[in-house]
Amino acid sequence: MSAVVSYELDDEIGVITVNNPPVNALSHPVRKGLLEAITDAHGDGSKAVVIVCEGRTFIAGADITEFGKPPVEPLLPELLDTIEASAKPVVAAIHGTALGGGFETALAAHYRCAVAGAKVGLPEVKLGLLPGAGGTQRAPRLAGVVASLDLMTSGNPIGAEAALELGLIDKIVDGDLREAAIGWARELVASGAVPRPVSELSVPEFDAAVFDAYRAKLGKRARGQLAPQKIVDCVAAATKLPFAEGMIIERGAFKECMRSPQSAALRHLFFAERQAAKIDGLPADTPLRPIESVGIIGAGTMGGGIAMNFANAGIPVTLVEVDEEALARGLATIEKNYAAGVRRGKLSGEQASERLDLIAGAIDYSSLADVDLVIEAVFEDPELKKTVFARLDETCKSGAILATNTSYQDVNAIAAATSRPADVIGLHFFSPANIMKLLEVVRADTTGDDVLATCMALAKRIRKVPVMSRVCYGFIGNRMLAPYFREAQLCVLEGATPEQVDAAMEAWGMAMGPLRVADLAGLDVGYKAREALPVEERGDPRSYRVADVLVEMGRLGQKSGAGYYRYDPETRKHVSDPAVLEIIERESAAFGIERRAIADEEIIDRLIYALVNEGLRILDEGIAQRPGDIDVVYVYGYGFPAWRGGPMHYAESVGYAKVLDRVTEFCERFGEEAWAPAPLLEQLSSQ
Ligand code: T1G
Ligand code: NAD
Repeated sequence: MSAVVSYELDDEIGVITVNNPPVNALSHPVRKGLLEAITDAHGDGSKAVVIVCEGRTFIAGADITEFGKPPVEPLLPELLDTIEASAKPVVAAIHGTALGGGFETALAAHYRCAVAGAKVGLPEVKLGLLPGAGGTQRAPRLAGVVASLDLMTSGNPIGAEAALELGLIDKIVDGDLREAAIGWARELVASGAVPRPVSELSVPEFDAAVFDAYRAKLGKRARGQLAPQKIVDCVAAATKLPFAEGMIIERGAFKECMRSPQSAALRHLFFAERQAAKIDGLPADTPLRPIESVGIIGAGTMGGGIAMNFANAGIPVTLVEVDEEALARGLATIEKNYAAGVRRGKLSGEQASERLDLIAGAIDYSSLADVDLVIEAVFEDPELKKTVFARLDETCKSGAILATNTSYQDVNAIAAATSRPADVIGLHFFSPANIMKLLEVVRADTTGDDVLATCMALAKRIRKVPVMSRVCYGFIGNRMLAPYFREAQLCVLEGATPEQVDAAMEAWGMAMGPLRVADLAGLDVGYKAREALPVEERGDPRSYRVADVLVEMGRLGQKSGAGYYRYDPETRKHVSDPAVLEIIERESAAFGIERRAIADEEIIDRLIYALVNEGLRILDEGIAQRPGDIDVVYVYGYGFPAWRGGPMHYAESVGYAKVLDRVTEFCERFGEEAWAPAPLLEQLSSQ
């Protein structure tokens, strides 16, 4: 057999075992080994065959590292047809996560069993692809049209129980999976069970209108994305065509998706996210500090959400506020958020109360004397933060990690306010902190390797995607956001409307336009941050004048019911407000700006290339380790479309020379200070 696939007879049962760590991906050696094993089973005395995997999971999909390379035989669809065509019943024994090509392998088997905690799924859409080895044709034949469309267009796995209910698996087994599966195969043989090719089944009854309904829904939810629409086409084909013809449709659609820039972008992000969790030069065996209890200072917008992350992971949290009233307010918000989660079916009432029980409140710092980690989330005032850290230095046990959730402030200066700067780090969550997946882990000059390694590992425990940033004003994300917002505000002053700028960016793929984001975050946050800076460090006054006027009128954004837009108090829906355009036109005139028609393409290029240019400066300065890290920050923290791969991947896909041409044009039109090309951009565009 091969190093990654073994075959042995267990009396009359042939047992094929895949062992290709870490996730038994269907690499070429695995496919080759599976074909050899099933061929051997066809020719020996076995009466049935079991496919089982070693390690932490059943096959978790095709080997993504092989994508984009010339395909090597045996190809998966043909291999699975060979398995399905077996004259002997084939049983797939599932544990861990049977995903993509892995679940398609199970669907090609005749019988499927799984352990209780197993998950199955077809997540290809998250890679800009679709199930390309029969999943779009076999799944509907077992689970029906709607369940299959949900499974493939969401890409989210389902549990064994749900899979059993849908008929995607036949049995949930207890105890040792291998033994249970072999035992079941024996029972099947004894009962005279025969192979049951799924491809020979017909699709259960369905409402033909469902396809247009999904196309419309996906047109909104997955705006601009190719793969979700192609999945609908393939499932529709499964309802109309014999299996073999449906497979031709699937193959064509799969290849089209594989060639698409969207899939290249999403595959880039898959590996960038995993790479981002690694710190260059930090030994893999760096010791980690235990984190079994957490303290949070400040139970405001961020403190409350941060606390929920730890309670959700089963880690007890103590929230500290200035007084009982502020504490009660913070705890009430947490309770409200959990209640909303129960209403939306995200968790059970029991889970909500278990998590609430893990969150305690206090107004005395001494309650934090023994915690393993403290995260400060008080007002964005550098002096206040230093005071808080000095107090934590006196209070917390030695070995406790002291972290700040600051959005902009100098973490080195905060560390210097303590006698233990090696224990200080930035943990920058994003609002709403219990939802947003990104965590910027800010490494100060003095941060200890074990503190950094501990926090990078902790992120995974609280289901966050960590990205390491060095210290600069605004770290990776917020620093790049400044020129992005600058250009949004300048476009508005020069002739565009807030509606046009937001619509252009949303049509391009941003989850929300910049001015709606500003209203969501609160225009006062930027106003206060500017107020804290000397005038000469605030940048081009044209880029924040309108925002300042709105704040001074009490239009703080969504939280005050009006900002660049008005907000319906009930629905929170944004509506245009002619008063804002009057303000903008007045301020344009005051700056002597003659307003002009601005094309959407110019708006998009100015905002996205402002991000890219600043991103390249950040790379040059070593604030971010790699371009992929910046992409992960923007996709997980700022609503950048994943199917464009992030700002740095996008720039690479456009071509650095083309980006440089446009940046140089903007530099000539709008000035060096804003648009001097980053040295790395000139370097990359000449390569
Ligand atoms: N191919 C290659 N490498 C993979 C891989 C895959 N499918 N899945 C994971 N890895 C690597 C990953 O890069 C990391 O490497 C290590 O394994 C551990 O992963 C025809 C075309 C299975 C739920 O989309 O969702 O089948 O960083 O850190 O958090 O229809 O990995 O250690 O060097 O993520 O425990 C469909 C992708 C493919 C599943 C485990 N399958 N994987 O999560 O570990 S397309 C997927 C995952 C397909 C067919 C089509 C997760 C996981 P390194 P990890 P984890
Ligand atoms: P907030 O005003 O909603 O909450 C701050 C809380 O800190 C208040 O409840 C206040 O009572 C409390 N507080 C103030 N001084 C304190 C002290 N000495 N001891 C204990 N509690 C004290 O602010 P927020 O939006 O939650 O921001 C908190 C921090 O997180 C800031 O540094 C901010 O920059 C950062 N941040 C905010 C966001 C965001 O979108 N709001 C996102 C990321 C990071």
